[in-house]
Amino acid sequence: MTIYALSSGLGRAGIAVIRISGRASKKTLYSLCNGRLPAPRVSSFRRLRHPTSREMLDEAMVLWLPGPANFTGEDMAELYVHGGRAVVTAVMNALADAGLRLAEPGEFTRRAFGNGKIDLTEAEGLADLINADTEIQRRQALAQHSGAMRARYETWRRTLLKAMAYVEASLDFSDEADIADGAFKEAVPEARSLAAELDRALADGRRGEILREGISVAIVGEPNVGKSSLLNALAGREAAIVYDEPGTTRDVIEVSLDLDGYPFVLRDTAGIREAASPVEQEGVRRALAAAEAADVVLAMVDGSRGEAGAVPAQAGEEAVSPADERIEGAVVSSSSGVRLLVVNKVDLAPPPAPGNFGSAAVYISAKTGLGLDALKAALVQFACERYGSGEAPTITRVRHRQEIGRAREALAAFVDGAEAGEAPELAAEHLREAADALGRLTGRLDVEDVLGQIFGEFCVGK
Ligand SMILES: Nc1nc2c(ncn2[C@@H]2O[C@H](COP(=O)(O)OP(=O)(O)OP(=O)(O)O)[C@@H](O)[C@H]2O)c(=O)[nH]1
Ligand SMILES: [Mg+2]
Repeated sequence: MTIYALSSGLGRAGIAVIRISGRASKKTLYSLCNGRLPAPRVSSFRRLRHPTSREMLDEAMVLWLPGPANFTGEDMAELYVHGGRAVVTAVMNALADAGLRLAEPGEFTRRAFGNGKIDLTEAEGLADLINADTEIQRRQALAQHSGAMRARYETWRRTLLKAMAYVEASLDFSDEADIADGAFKEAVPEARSLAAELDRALADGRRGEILREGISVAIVGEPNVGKSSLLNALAGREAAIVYDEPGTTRDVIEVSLDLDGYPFVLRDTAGIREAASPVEQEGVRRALAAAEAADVVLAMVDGSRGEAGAVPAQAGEEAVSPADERIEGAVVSSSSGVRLLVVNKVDLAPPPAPGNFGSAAVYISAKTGLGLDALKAALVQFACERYGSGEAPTITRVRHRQEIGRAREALAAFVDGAEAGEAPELAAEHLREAADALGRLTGRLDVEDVLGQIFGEFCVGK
């Protein structure tokens, strides 16, 4: 079935792009262009007419993109029409009248995948590229879309298939024990080195996933220290209520930030104290949960409150207030365990000598904006050191992590089995499981094909 869709955004615009893919693309374009089909891949100016009524619909730039050398691999056409709503509707209705069907979400990409133009990771990269809000996200998505991940996974898979070929060979030569044994033994180091490589890939601190979703930052501290004020100052708008009364914020308030291309999700939380009201208690519970789930905790104190009790201890020292103890607990049980001490309201009191509180503190005034640049710089530096610049191929989705984990386990089972003298038939099954898991990453399950090809290169015992 030939499909069409508006590929540009909804709403009024200078130009709107309507895309067509499928066997009837040529015929439809021919009829829309009144018999004047443009030369392939050359943008051409045409008057578009309704295929049956012949009414003029618009003047447009038109592209005729015969398959397979295009995005979907099928015959395609693109119409660059004027971006008014009525124009777009008239042209789309004409396409429906010509017997074409409106595409479902992602259907063009699905067809590209079905026709072998892209693999699953590249399709995911394309989705991420469209959703990318910041520079680093764009880089990471583009790397994935242009095949960085595919190349890496294919390399792993070839190593694995090589190991499988050895095991298959040992089964083929099972009546010649020497050859069978020799071939089988070759498979074990291959499997072991691949398992080690998968381990390294898994131990990436989830940087690809975190960059894709945004680095989570929670602002926590006692009531009234200025957490909501900081959120507003960084967001550049009044996202949270600021009020001179402890216990103002109850819910977790979230804003997205782009700092030097790094995506951050900043969360303001309720002030931590022994709250009397159940609503505030729930707020405190949520605050601690947000701290626990965060990649970075900004532990805020009020620098104008005098020395005692205001500033929590540095890591390794004793906590000095009950709130600090609870925040510390949340940071320790978080997966990243990263805390940055933020001393606020320095406009009311001169910042104490930095030595007093260790070097990790940042002194700011959420009110005057003093020190905010230093705080942003500290966040960017942390992001850069910990998560990189988004260009190296990494795992970007839970799906990838799960499949790599499955492959890793199957490889371990193979190595353990081989060492325990398991029968080659059973051992082969573990490798097949690992190959299936890696195949699911890219969406290619053609083990037999590749195996045949690789196996053909071997010359075992002859
Ligand atoms: N002078 C000064 N006042 C500040 C600063 N930051 C916040 N304040 C004031 O401190 C009070 C509390 O600020 P909030 O931002 O609501 O504090 P909070 O930590 O969110 O408080 P809760 O939501 O109750 O936990 C408000 O009156 C702010 O105007 C600052 O840097 N300097
Ligand atoms: Mg608040």
